[in-house]
Amino acid sequence: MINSTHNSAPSAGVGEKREHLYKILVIGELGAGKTSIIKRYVHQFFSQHYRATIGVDFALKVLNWDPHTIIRLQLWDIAGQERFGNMTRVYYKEAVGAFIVFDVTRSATLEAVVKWKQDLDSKVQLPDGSPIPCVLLANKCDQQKEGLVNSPGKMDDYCKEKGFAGWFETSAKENINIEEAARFLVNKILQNDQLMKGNGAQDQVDGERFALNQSPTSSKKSCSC
Ligand SMILES: Nc1nc2c(ncn2[C@@H]2O[C@H](COP(=O)(O)OP(=O)(O)O)[C@@H](O)[C@H]2O)c(=O)[nH]1
Ligand SMILES: [Mg+2]
Repeated sequence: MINSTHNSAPSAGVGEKREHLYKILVIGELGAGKTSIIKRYVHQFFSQHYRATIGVDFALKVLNWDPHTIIRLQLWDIAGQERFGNMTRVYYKEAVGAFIVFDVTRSATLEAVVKWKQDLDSKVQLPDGSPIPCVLLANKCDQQKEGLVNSPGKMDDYCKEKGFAGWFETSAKENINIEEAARFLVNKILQNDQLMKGNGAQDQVDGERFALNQSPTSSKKSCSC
């Protein structure tokens, strides 16, 4: 298991680049498309046939966020443990953001979202005790949709009520909205870092974690709620 979860290096020498490493969880029902989304986002690749991995899988996505900031996203894929409907605290530990994925063609996977959100919120919090930002992904939007996801207004209400930062329709297959959803979540994470800094909470939790020293980039809210 990887134990480095998130931190920020103050400078990489020339150009004063700041680096952030953020742990992001990708959870939701089996077959919703979690692995496909990660593969698409990190490797620009889609396949119908991923081997069901057992255990926990990691992928690293490096973003040149702005000329001064490199962001490394460590994406945690639960791979094969979905049937338990919850994960251990160790898995959630020190995550700063999450995606909960459901399959728009199977409304039962949306019904299960609440259970995943509760599991997440009960097992990980930000240093100030608030929930970590979580974005809901309505995946397989290239297919026929079933249920609530056909009413965007109701989805907005649902997200607000359940405490999601926002939701996006995505398709790993057609490469729709995955980058946008990730940018939206990263913006939320950066805003939290700023807030922590404003509260004077930086530097005590884990050293250089809150090293961001610039305004958050404006967030593109394509479907926040
Ligand atoms: N049509 C379509 N199929 C998808 C999409 N994302 C995943 N799939 C398929 O759904 C199945 C389950 O995907 P997988 O990523 O293994 O789901 P996981 O169990 O949540 O990791 C696979 O056959 C994928 O090819 C999508 O956006 N559109
Ligand atoms: Mg998987």
